[in-house]
Amino acid sequence: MAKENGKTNGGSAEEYNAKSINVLKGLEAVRKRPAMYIGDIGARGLHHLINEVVDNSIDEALAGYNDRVVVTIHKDQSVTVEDRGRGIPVDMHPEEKKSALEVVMTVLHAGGKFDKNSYKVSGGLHGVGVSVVNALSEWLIVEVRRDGKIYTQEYRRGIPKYSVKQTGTYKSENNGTKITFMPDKEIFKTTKFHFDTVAERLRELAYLNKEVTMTLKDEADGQEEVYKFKGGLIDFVKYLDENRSPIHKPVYIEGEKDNTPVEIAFEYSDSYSENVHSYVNNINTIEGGTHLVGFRTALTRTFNNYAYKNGLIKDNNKISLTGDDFKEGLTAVISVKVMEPQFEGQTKTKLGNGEVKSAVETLVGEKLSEFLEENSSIAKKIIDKCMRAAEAREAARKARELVRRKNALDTMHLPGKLADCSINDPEHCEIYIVEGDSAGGSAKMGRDRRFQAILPIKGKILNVEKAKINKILENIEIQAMISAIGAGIGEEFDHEKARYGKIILMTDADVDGSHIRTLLLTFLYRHMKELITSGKVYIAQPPLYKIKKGKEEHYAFDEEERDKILKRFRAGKDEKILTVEEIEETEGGEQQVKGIVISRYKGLGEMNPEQLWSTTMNPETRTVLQVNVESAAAADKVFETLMGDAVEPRRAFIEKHAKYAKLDI
Ligand code: 0RA
Repeated sequence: MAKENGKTNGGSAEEYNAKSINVLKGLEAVRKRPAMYIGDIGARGLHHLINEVVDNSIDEALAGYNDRVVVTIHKDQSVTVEDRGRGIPVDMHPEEKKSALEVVMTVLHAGGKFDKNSYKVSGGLHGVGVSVVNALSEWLIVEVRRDGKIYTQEYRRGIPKYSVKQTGTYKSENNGTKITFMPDKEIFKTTKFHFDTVAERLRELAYLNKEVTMTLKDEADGQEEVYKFKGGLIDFVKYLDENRSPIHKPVYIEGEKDNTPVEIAFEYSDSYSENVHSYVNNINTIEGGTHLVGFRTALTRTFNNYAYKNGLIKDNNKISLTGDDFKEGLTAVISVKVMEPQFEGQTKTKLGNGEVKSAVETLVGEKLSEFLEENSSIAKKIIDKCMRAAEAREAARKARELVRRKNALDTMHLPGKLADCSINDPEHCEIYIVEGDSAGGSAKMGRDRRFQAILPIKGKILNVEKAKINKILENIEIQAMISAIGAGIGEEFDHEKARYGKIILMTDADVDGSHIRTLLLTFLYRHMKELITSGKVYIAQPPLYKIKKGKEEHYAFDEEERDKILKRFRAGKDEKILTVEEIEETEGGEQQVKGIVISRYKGLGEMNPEQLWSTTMNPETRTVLQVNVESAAAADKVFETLMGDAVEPRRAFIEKHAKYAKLDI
């Protein structure tokens, strides 16, 4: 069994060699182009390693064999993922002539081949296989408990150190797999794991798989959290609406249609925004797809039928409820399991399987009608809410028309404040949305006018989280952004029509600046979402320090750069140079070292056009951070926390995140 390997069993030596060479080639391909398999080699890609192993453990849960996953971040930043699944098979693989365990761990995409009838993932960054984690780990140890025996194999950069061997026995029923890996410092730019980032995915998985208990431990600081949600999606929806005021208890729909298990929870709150999150095989389908379309269609039709039948909408009433009216204040999570999912769209996060639409639509139609019959007061509350949304929508249509007549939504007439670029090709053009007229002025003078456009925005724009759509459309600053970007808004928004390939937000590095940035991001997220999900939104990174000696001024983005400048001035060797936070706490907001003044760089307005160009706008030398939506549910939570009514969670959030430039929302 597991002691067997290709050399002593069956296949010829050549065959064994050919297979081994293929394995090495596969591992090499992963190490050569890691980003192709895990997205990138930064913090995101690093965390994907954990997700990949955990996803495999969750697949075991989906198959009905696992109820527990424990993730441990060790002090040395190696990670253990342990589950109570069936354990990776260890018997001889008939084709590869070695233990199936070795095949799963060393051959690309081998994992799924063993298990045909399962709800597994294809495509995207998920489901690339544990062999990818192995290839990108300096070392990895796998321990399998199966049939009363413990089997072990160790690897270096994906290559086995020895054949799978039996290292013990166990008595209890605790089958399972334990994988410990050390991400390779030769591959990753950072190898530091963040508790919160790992926690976010584990929490999401715990909501989506209510039978599984997820535990996360960080041995570096002793932190430990356990996620177990008996209520599943009902708890998820409540969590998402934690800072909103729901108008009824969540509606829960669960069932299976045409081999497609469907689970949905939704509720309406008194807010205006919509928060719908959909999943296929535990993967967040950020771009939606057929499951979502099926849900929306059934929701609209079932409520309309109910409303007509019960005289809540009269036939002669001018107002009829459309799909859009059911969006306002809706918080929902839709989770389906699909045998062979087809993912489409820009980021391969849109479900394409046509049969899933009708499965979801039929099931929701049936179950929701039943629910409404039994819960007439909830039905009435929701329909009331949607009728008010319909009235507001009508008002918004009128407002839009008015605005359109004034040309603001019309791309033929660009806003007066916009300094456009001369090139017409969106792919090569970028727009800086700049806080304040004075910084806007510097940016206009400093830019490369061929491909950089500047739109100054005055002060704080409207908080779209708290305003009705007609008010949003009446806002001058928002109108200017809509027409400059030129791709419409809301339902009509089409990111492919955007006049720029990059939308760069440039605000001051102070509290106001970060507030304005959040307002802008919230607006883009709620009303031009695809701009963000397609990766077109960036944040400019002005320097952190200003270093002044006489008339000479220098800017530095981090402490390393600051120290280089000080070294050139032959200063700072013997003194302790303050951090940005410490400088801010000093009386004058600066530190003097041998006649050199080091200060926290504050406003964009402090720099002249040349300085602004060279530090923040020149594509050759600047850093811009791309805004990513890793998990739409987490992003919603961030915006709602920052922009919603509840004060206490906002304060707590800001305190917790103030120190990070966290842009993976
Ligand atoms: C291949 C086949 C089977 C399970 C697994 C792989 C598996 C992989 C991982 C990774 C972490 N935990 C895991 N647990 C299982 C099917 C097993 C069977 O048919 O018995």
